[in-house]
Amino acid sequence: MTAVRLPDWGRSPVVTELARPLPRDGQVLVRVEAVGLCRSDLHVIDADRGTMPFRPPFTLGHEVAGRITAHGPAAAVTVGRRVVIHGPWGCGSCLRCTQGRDNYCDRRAELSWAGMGLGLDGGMAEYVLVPSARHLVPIGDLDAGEAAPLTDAGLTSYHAVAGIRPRLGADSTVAVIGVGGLGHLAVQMLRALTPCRVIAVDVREEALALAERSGAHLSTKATTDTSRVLRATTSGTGVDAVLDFVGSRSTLDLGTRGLRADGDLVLVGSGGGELTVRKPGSLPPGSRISLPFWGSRDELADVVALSRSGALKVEAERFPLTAVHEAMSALRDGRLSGRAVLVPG
Ligand code: FEH
Ligand code: ZN
Ligand code: ZN
Repeated sequence: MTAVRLPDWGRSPVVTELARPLPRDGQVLVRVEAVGLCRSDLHVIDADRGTMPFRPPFTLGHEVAGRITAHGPAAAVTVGRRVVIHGPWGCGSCLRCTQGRDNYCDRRAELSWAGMGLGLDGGMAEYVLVPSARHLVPIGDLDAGEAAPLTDAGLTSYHAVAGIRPRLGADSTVAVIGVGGLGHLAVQMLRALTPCRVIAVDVREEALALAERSGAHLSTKATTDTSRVLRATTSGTGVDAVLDFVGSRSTLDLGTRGLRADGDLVLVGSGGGELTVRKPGSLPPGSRISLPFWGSRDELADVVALSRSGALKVEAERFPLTAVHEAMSALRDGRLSGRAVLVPG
């Protein structure tokens, strides 16, 4: 089978041929119909040796939709069923993993992986071997190119929104900073799940247009003055929550300066920016800071249900699996609108 593998640290991914895996015990073999490309894939590819606990070579791809084609004798699944895969595979035995919250596995510090395609063989391939049926969520007739991004871009956005949702009343305002693969889905989820007003912030005109298509009440181009815009549109109080899908020094500064007292600063993006937390300091009193990571298997089922209800429109740009380097260049250069999705031949 064709697969995109990271051969070693400091090396570019290679498109190569591997033997198709054979499922044993409780394992499930999924024929990949679509696999999303994530900025974290680039972070893994660019990582220096020793900075991540992973041991290359392994197949990339942690955002996967496909069809069950075979399974081991202990897997209670139906061949032919179309599924998405919950990607943050943990130890499988701690309390968090048994609850489907592998994204917060209690033993992750002991593991040499962070999930499918993140130290373990993933789904940037024609087939992917899934350790357990507990990682699978049925998708019915959802288009695979739309379903795959739900497992990471969608799930991460949903989990981030879920953490602040109880505080988002009709009089609240949320700033979504960074409207790409994750941000455009977060805008849609905020509109579908809360009565809040949504302000989208990005540096790119096409991203602001995507934000408006996704339902943002206001979209504003990021400048050094944007915190004034956030305050001007909230009668001076600042926004009740910031969802930062970039995580750079400048976006964290913007979030800090535009946040209302007793507000939520949610750092999702891995842009490497730093935030100083001090009293007294730049953050307003009562600020809550959170760093949500991916989401749970049950939350993925919620996201799939939301998508099947028609509440989510995933903007996906499709590439053949073998055109992975073209897709990665487009992601690196900021030329994508929405999520890049690779489709095996
Ligand atoms: C995966 C691995 C490490 C950091 C971040 C991620 C995200 O892409 C998962 O949503
Ligand atoms: Zn990811
Ligand atoms: Zn665990």
